[in-house]
Amino acid sequence: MKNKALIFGVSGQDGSYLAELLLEKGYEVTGVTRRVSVSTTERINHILPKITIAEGDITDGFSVNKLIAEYEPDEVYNLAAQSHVGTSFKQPSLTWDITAGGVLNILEAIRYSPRKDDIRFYQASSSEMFGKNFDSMEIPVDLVAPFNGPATEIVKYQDENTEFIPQSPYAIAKLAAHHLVRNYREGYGIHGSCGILFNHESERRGENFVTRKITKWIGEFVKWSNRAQSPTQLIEYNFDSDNIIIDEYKFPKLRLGNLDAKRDWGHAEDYVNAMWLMVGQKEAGDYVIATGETYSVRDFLDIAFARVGIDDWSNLVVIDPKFYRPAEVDHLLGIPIKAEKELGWKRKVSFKDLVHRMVDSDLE
Ligand code: F7E
Repeated sequence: MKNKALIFGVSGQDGSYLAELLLEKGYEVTGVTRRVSVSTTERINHILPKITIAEGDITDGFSVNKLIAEYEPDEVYNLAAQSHVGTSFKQPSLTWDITAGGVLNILEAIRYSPRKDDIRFYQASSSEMFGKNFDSMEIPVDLVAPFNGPATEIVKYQDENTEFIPQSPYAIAKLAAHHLVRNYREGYGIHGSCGILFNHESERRGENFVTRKITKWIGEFVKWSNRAQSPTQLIEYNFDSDNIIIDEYKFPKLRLGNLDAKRDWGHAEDYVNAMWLMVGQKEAGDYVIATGETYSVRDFLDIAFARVGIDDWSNLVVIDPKFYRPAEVDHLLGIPIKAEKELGWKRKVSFKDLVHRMVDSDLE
């Protein structure tokens, strides 16, 4: 008999990649989506009708109970959340209800299910839970050391033992959910694992996260400048404070917030594989999933613009205070040694390849 998986949040970036992976592994997949008036299945249309779509919402405990009773899943994945950190400052209560309260509803549904001991649960925890905290270690800089350079450097990182000091309503809700899973694991013996996932992006990333916002803008800008310029003659750009100008044509500059924030960015396709590996472990547990490298938003811009032949993007980007957050997470660098050792997980897509894939897709 086929293994059955129930995915909350199937229409999101991660949900769509996970559904593809589970289909490949021979699962019977049911994905839960909320009823909204516009279509949200863009990312999963290509795998319909191979997966079943069920209507439900994690904030509605009755609907969660019913879904778990009706579909009798062996594995439940919760990828549903209000996941935008910036939005969580504007809608903290909604963020709390979905991102923390929704997880409680799933855990309670599993706890009271007659199939409780046959269900394995995955919760999408987040590196945002570390917030402003990090640990540090001293590592050799260069074994063939330059004569006067320092022999060691201090690396700031996070792993499973780093204390959480969350910096946003989103991160605090995720941390509550993280502790709920631990509590239900220890208190009721639920097989619940949390993947502490660092930033993971892709061609399917939502357009208001910084990576996709950048690559989408580049795609539109390249299309615009090809149209505005005569193909035979390379026309110089002019600029005003908000626009890029060619003759009578104007294109709005890319408006961003803090370019110095550093993130550990991987590809979502690699990360959903870690979710599945975690659920397959005999013992449930928590795992950091990351690349072990950190780059700033500025580094992302450098690589993304270089991909389309632009080395100096300073005139194309405007810093807009609107995109700054009341409290920022400055530095994330995850050490995924536990996942590599216990799950045999390893990321495949490098940072540069990730950026190139996203730019190329938006150019198309
Ligand atoms: O911001 C800075 C911003 O919104 C990244 C979510 O998936 O990963 C994600 O959270 C950085 C921040 O992602 C803009 O201030 C500058 O420092 O792409 P983001 P995030 O906040 O790191 C974690 C792991 C999750 O769990 C979350 O669900 O970029 N930044 N300028 C900007 N960010 C945005 N969104 N827009 C800007 O214009």
